[in-house]
Amino acid sequence: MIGLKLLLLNGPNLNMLGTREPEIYGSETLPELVNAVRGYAADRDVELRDYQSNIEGELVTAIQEARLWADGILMNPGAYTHTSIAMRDAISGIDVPVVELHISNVHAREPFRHKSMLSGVCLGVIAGFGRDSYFLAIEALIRHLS
Ligand code: CA2
Repeated sequence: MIGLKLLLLNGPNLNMLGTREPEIYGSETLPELVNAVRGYAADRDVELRDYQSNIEGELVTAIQEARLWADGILMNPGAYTHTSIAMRDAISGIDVPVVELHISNVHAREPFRHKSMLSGVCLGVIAGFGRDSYFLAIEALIRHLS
């Protein structure tokens, strides 16, 4: 699709990627991963802006502001997936499609990770494919928006 603009959001602790738990989250750092995803997007004529925050309200603001410019959002909300009614309300309040993504298969982990506050207001969910979850989320948005 020509000229799409997507926002990649990463939530709490994802700035720590590559520093521990490589068996779950891989050994790549977040800047390395974001660069790779940006390159994948650019090859498809998609502009990718990215934002990471450990602060729930900042993620809410980023979602609100995306309504002014973004065609779609891909988002790894980290642990806020399981708790954040504020992020759910922010997603509900915009017309921009949002894909929730997770590096790990949250359904194969602790029961508290099986519940998402966000999935019900997202276009869809991709989980368990490691770093590929990010690329698959880009692909899903391109197909949805085409
Ligand atoms: O699998 C995912 O992508 C998660 O969104 C990651 C979150 C977790 O709370 C979700 O249940 C599933 C945790 C992100 C923490 O990432 C780190 C990676 C390396 C070192 C420290 C934290």
